[in-house]
Amino acid sequence: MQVLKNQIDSHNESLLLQHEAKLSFTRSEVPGAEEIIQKLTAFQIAIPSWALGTGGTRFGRFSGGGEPRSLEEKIEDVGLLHALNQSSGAISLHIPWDIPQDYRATRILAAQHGLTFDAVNSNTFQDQPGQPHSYKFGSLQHVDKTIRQQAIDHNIEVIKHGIELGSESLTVWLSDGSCFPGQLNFRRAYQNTLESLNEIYAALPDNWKLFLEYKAFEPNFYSTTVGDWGMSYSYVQKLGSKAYTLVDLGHHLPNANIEQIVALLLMEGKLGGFHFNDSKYGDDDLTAGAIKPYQLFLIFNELVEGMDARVMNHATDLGWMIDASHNVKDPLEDLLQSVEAIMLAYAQALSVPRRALEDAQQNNDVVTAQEILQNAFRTDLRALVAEARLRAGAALNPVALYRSLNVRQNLINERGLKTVATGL
Ligand code: LRH
Ligand code: MN
Ligand code: MN
Repeated sequence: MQVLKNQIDSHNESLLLQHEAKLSFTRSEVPGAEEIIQKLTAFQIAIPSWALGTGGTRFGRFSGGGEPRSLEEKIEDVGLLHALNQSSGAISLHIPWDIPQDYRATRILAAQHGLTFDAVNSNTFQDQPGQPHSYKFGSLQHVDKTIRQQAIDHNIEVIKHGIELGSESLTVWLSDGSCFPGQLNFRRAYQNTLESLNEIYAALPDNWKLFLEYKAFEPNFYSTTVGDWGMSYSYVQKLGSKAYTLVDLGHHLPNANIEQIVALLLMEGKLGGFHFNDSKYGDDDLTAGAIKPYQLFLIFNELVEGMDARVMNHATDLGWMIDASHNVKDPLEDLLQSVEAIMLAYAQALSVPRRALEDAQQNNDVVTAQEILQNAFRTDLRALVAEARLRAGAALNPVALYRSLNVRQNLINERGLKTVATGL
């Protein structure tokens, strides 16, 4: 299944008049609209390979059919997304869920779809068939050095795959922790983890980054060894200049002020990037912006504020990735929605009148500060996001085009109704 240029063109033609009317109204309302459009056009978000199949819960998995059965088909799916929005130009792989058989062919296939390889993810939170030692009681933290070594070796292996594909970062998420008080000596677990991470860090090529993701809970429910941004920060500080903290939006305790965490990590030069998703209760992995769009905007507001001075270069500065997984939606439609929500939050943040906000802050004018942010959030900037897509050769309304082209049915015809993507 391919989305052809002429299909995009005729879709766009049918919506053009309506789009232009909205765009000219938005331009009249938003100073600097042109600059926003240009920044949006350059903005790319990586798609996780594990989000392309219907995610399950521990109670069941309801496949939608036509899911990718191989790494090649996952790349093709991301290629479809990218053709529709021109903002999904990278794929993030999870090893061993994705094992490239032929690096050259895999790279060529990705390039044909205009895709690069974003961070590679290691997996020491599951035991794999044939694996000599179990991670039941942790991996990099484990009391037994043999088991720690197995997990270290796996991470080094993942780096090797990444090098072959042209990735430049490794994301480490550990499920290590404990379920009951007394189970773990916290300080020893920390020291073991640090020692293990140091060995992985030593295997990183010079131009690579290591992202250390934190998570407060699940699957361990009493303690997590990299449990919050403070713990991650403490590790990455010690590891060195190539190590950064990664913020997954769903990994905090309820009501955490994520935008403040983002601002401080950025200020410290230790913000590595994001796993975008949304949540109401825990690590729900819902569509970005589906539950708390204002929070997403406030996060981007901090990013624009903190990065603008160094010219926000999305290609090299931070890792922008989605981490979501769905049981009730077509995963491709869901990912299109996530990308759209992220773009919109970015556009809104770019539209904030910085000087006026700063003045209000300096004058302790709380009401004006709030008005400024809420005005930016409540102004409809969807036409700017659509215009950025139009200029990049993408669809004005990606979900509508996806549906009118019957993409899912075509994928089912090609791949079958009962397909199982490797992953969660
Ligand atoms: C853990 C996590 C981490 C994993 C992914 C599958 O909850 O966010 O990023 O690699 O989910
Ligand atoms: Mn994540
Ligand atoms: Mn998660």
